[in-house]
Amino acid sequence: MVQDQGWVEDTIVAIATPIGEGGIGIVRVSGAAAISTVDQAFLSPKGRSLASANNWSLSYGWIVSATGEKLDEVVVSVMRAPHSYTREDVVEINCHSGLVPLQNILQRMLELGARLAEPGEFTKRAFLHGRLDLSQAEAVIDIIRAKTDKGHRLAMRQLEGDLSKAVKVMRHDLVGLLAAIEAGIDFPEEVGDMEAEEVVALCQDLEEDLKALLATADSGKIIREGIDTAIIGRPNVGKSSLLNMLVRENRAIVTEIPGTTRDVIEEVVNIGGFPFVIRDTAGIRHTEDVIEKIGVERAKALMEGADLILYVIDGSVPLQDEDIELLEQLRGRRAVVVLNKLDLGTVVSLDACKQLLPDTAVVRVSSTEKLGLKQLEETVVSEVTKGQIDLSGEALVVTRTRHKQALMDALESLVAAKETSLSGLPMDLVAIDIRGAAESLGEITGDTLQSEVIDRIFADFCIGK
Ligand SMILES: Nc1nc2c(ncn2[C@@H]2O[C@H](COP(=O)(O)OP(=O)(O)OP(=O)(O)O)[C@@H](O)[C@H]2O)c(=O)[nH]1
Ligand SMILES: [Mg+2]
Repeated sequence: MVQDQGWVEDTIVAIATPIGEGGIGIVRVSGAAAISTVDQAFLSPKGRSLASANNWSLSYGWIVSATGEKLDEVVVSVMRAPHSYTREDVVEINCHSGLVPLQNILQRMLELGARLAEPGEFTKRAFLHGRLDLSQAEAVIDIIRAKTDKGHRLAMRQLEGDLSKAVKVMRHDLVGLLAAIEAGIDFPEEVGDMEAEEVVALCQDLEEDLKALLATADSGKIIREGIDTAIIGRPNVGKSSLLNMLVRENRAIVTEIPGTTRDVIEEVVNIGGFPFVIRDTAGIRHTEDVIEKIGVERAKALMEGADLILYVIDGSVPLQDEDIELLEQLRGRRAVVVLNKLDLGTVVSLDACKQLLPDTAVVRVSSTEKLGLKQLEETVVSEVTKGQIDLSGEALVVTRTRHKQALMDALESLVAAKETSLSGLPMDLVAIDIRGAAESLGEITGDTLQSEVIDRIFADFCIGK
């Protein structure tokens, strides 16, 4: 653990609540001089100082300017090290939430020598002081950004250290193995070389644990980042109407003119607890219109990259050649065929679609009459959860690409270690791979990470967190 670095000494300040009109705004100060800094601007009706305030207590008063002018009426909390979020002295100034009081108090703290905090610096200090490991710190930002209950639940589990624990157990086993191998190398007489079979057996066990964790990564990413969903189809089939039905508002322009949508329109919708990032696109057709052409190119590109495709067909008219062509491109992809305009009749049969795409679900809807919405939503959710791991929030799930990469690196090193020992090569070569696997796992918790990488992770946070 990177602990109590000498340079974590200055006192930082930031507005910790969103800027805007609201009941309460908070200016947060952390560092060795936090209490004395705020004290210089704090005026209590009875002349009490924050230095004399009990730990975890609230003090009522005002923050005043250098000339004694009251900047705002406040309630101040004092949390002394190490019993605070950052494990440093932390003072939180609760004031009225408005741009002027928040900014004035922030300015006053800067005047008194505090430094403006960088994004995520409070959480980074919690990490540097060993209160959180890196995967827990990452969970903090995931909790803030969670778009659904499921995402929130997974992030909470990560904050509680579930992933860290699993990783630490594996790392502990690897370090134990490494110690045994090294003892055999250093003291061949006393200890004796480790048997290759022993090494292989342990690698095998860990390999299985790693694979089980890795198997959750794709689902985890979906829950954290959302399912990239593209609404695709020919012009005028009702793609924009479908988006409007799914988001339950008139988000996209709908007209009877084919080629209405040109630019991609994006909305995040919570369907069955999963965040779907749904994009409405231009109808795909051959066109000479320069703007529409760009739209069609974008639609095709989105179709390529999407996690899920909602392919919309006007089910009230016969299936067109272009539909057949596009449908064929969906083979093997995660997709749902939406037969729209149900209210106008059902000319395209479900069988016709099934013949083209035997494994793809087909749903009938009317986007303008809001028919079939529930069934569409259920189909879309089952399409996403199909064959997936338990996403109820009970199982341990890997949600970050960074973690997935570290697990994959560890797996690669383990496989190499196994092969090296099987081929009878000397144990010091095996030790290199084992050490590599342990280091990769340590990256998840931040035990073995370069400081630039750590900086990059915290730069993704908001100011004040
Ligand atoms: N009766 C009926 N009309 C619909 C339905 N869905 C869409 N429409 C109509 O079909 C026309 C085209 O709808 P849009 O949603 O703009 O279609 P689009 O696929 O987005 O079209 P482009 O953006 O041009 O590619 C509009 O006049 C809609 O009112 C439906 O379920 N039933
Ligand atoms: Mg449209």
